[in-house]
Amino acid sequence: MGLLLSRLQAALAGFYGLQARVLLLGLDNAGKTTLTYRLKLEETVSTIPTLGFNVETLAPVQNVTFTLWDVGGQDRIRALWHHYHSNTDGLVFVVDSADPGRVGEAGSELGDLLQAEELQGVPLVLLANKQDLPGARSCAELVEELGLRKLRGREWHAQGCCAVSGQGLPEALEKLAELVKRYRKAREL
Ligand SMILES: Nc1nc2c(ncn2[C@@H]2O[C@H](COP(=O)(O)OP(=O)(O)OP(=O)(O)O)[C@@H](O)[C@H]2O)c(=O)[nH]1
Ligand SMILES: [Mg+2]
Repeated sequence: MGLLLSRLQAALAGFYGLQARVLLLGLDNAGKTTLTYRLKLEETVSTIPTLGFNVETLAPVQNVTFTLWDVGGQDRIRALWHHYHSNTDGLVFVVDSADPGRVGEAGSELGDLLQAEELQGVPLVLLANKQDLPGARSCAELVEELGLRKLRGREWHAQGCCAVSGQGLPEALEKLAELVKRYRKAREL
């Protein structure tokens, strides 16, 4: 029955396109909500810290319709992240590249996510946000610091970006679409 359902889902995806649930996480102030509305509205909105979550569906990219779950990143809200894990097709982890003092904390949260059972195998896109700010760590530096090259058992991609201007975001979404398609295909086999 499960196999039949997943084949049916695959056939429908071929016809209507793929619906993908994407979890957008990262420490507070990383820029997740700014990024969400830059992608949704092509505008820079002024944000306040997210206490719950925002859900937005984007226009299709490579025939993949992403629904973004932007969950608040404050310390006490992070304890609730696990409620959002199930049925995730892609994980986007946003880092404030201009806040080197918190890269360790970001790495530890990312490490916990990568260990989570329901997120095993889910592709990861790391967004090195706030590249417009002076002294921002480059994407390559963050990849090193976060130890992404040691990752096994999932595909990943890292991209520098600026959520305020949108620079780097189209490329990140294109890559995410590719990774999610491969992940879903592998799960159907
Ligand atoms: N310079 C610059 N500022 C940014 C960028 N992205 C976000 N910001 C600013 O960073 C601050 C926090 O952005 P939010 O989008 O609210 O951060 P968040 O990750 O949603 O934070 P929580 O909801 O608390 O988890 C805001 O003042 C944004 O304007 C960026 O790329 N460059
Ligand atoms: Mg927010």
